[in-house]
Amino acid sequence: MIQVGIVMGSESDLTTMQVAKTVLERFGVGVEMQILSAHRTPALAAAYATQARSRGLKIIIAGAGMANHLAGAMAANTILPVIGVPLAGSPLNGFDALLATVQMPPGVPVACVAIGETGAKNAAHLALEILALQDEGLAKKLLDFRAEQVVAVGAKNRSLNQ
Ligand code: RP5
Repeated sequence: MIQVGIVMGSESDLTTMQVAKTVLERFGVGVEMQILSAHRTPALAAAYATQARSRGLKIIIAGAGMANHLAGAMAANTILPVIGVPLAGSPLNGFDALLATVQMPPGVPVACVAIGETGAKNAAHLALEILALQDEGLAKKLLDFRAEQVVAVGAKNRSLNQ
């Protein structure tokens, strides 16, 4: 069952957005990926968002660079939660995409995460947390993951002082 749609503005975004897919699949969540541009293929992007909920998707993750209207274009056409990942690569290093993603007008929200790969990773984790609201098995996996982080950081901390 595919629950999360990952969309990106260009094939040049694929390596970064693949990180989100990898995290979601590690937790056993079904994912699909699409290249859809808010500016180059606006009708296709709008149609994807419009149909996402009736197709059974629960969350859309949208990553794009430069003016990054993609997450906003998704949110404009669906009431599914949309998580926007601003991508770097432009002369402004993603600051342009960050502002375009985070500054949505009231009533059409986008949850904006960090620029680049960290953002892609956290977009996946945020999606998992939303899905875990109604999935105890997934909630347990997330709690285990957090516990593993505690153990890993503790081990590194101890090795610092040995
Ligand atoms: C955005 O413009 C894309 O999301 C990409 O990050 C950026 C550059 O696209 P390409 O020229 O590499 O296709 O729309």
